[in-house]
Amino acid sequence: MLEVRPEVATALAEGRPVVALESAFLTHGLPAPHDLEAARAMLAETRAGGAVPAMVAVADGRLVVGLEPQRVEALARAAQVAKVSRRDLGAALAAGGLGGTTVSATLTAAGLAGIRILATGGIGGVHRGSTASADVSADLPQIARTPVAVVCSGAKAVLDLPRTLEMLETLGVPVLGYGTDELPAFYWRRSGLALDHRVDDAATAAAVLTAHWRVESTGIVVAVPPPATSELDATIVEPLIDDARRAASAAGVSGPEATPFLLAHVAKATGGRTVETNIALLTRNAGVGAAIAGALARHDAGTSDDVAR
Ligand code: PSU
Ligand code: MN
Repeated sequence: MLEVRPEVATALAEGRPVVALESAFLTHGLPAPHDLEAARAMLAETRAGGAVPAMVAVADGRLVVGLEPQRVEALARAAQVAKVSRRDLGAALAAGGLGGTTVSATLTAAGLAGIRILATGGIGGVHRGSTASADVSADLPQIARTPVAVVCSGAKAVLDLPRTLEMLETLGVPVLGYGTDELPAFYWRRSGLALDHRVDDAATAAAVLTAHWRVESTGIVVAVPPPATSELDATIVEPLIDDARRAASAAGVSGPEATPFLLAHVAKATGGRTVETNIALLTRNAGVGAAIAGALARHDAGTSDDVAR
């Protein structure tokens, strides 16, 4: 049921850099036409960074790794697309049809295919009000059990970032600040939450990843701040997130619909500014993912001697 497309399979077999890309941002995160714009930008930025992009989705009973551009378009245009998290994979594959894979389901595919880098915008995490709702994204435990580095701008700002960071610690998932000492807050660069580990370039990140995977098997979060030119003002967006949460509870929205609802609400309330920021950071993260994948591939080639020793 796993279909690794030829370009990706060849790159992996030759030890060349590959970056897995999720597709739920396209099917459930961003409004058209920005969904396709973002997907194309991510594909192009991954290639510009010297890696082969491997966008993942469910299509016609297969977990496809490495969607070609026409299939990315078809996914964006399709009227009926499921949001496929890890737990939904079996049902989506058995049903046929199309599904956009979240970070958790994309990690499953990356793990099966042997891809070690995944790029996304923001991971799912612990929702605000989670003590009542128990809503914690399946992304977190799946990162913990899959040896893949997730390059992202932290967790989405609509979430409870301090609790998300605590949960990652509990799960044994390292969080590396990429050029930062703080967890980024998705739409803005600083959350005020200190990180224990910082790397300033792709080669250093690759060295940490390699060392981690010699002795550990969890995934790793590489936290990249959104571009300074695109960051939004927390004092303006935070109250809008509160509004969005109130609207969600008034409308009875919960579960898998919660994240798409909250993102759509803040997008509307900011006249699309959050969408622009989301596209900018998705694109940057694809580029950083490509750079780290390249450094990892060089690291593998260069260290084959000491592995033999
Ligand atoms: N990043 C974005 N936009 C998104 C998402 C990530 O910039 O819409 C998606 C990812 O697919 C992530 C999912 O896995 O939101 C989390 O959803 P939930 O909170 O329901 O687990
Ligand atoms: Mn959830």
